[in-house]
Amino acid sequence: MCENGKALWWSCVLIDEQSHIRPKEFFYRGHNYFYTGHVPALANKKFDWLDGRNVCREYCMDLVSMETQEENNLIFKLIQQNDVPYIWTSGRLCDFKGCESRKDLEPKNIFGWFWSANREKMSPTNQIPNGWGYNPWSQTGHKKQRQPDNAEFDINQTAESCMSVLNNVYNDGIAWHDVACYHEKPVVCEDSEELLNYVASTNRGLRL
Ligand SMILES: [Ca+2]
Repeated sequence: MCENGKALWWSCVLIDEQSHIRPKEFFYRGHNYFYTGHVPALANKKFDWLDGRNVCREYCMDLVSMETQEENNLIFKLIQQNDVPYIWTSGRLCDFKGCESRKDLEPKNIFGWFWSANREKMSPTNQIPNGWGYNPWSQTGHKKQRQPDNAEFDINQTAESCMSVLNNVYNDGIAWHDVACYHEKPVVCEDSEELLNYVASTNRGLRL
């Protein structure tokens, strides 16, 4: 499945000394989560998409992935209750090297999206996902078209390859948008089983 070619393990090794300060804001179905705006050392910082991912990885986490409506509702509630303007998620468009041969990802704007945290494919963007009561992608945006719309590409040829949750930026409530990855935003991190298992297997008895 899609990979972005970045090293997976560099940061989690740091956890040996830092495990006692792994931020844990809430717990849901076996995973811890936190919003960077609620961690003093990160509260006033914003990150581009990849830097955001790497911040999460320092805590054996990754950017949040909302595979179910229940989990999505939880993240929408966090955004609403704390007046968060926007966050990065692990949602990513498979538009990099290795994706071009995947006929099952065409057309990209509908079938090309996946959760980079676990490399799980997203539902087609133009449909209500299985088991959901609504389509989380916004019905509008910069071009007044449903998302994903790759709008910035028309302005400066930068693809909107990363998925953000925006809080009413287009008078559209809290909803998913494709956004160019260089923009800086706070993030929500979620436990990465891959990283936690790796660190646990190399540090017996360590409490994560
Ligand atoms: Ca967009």
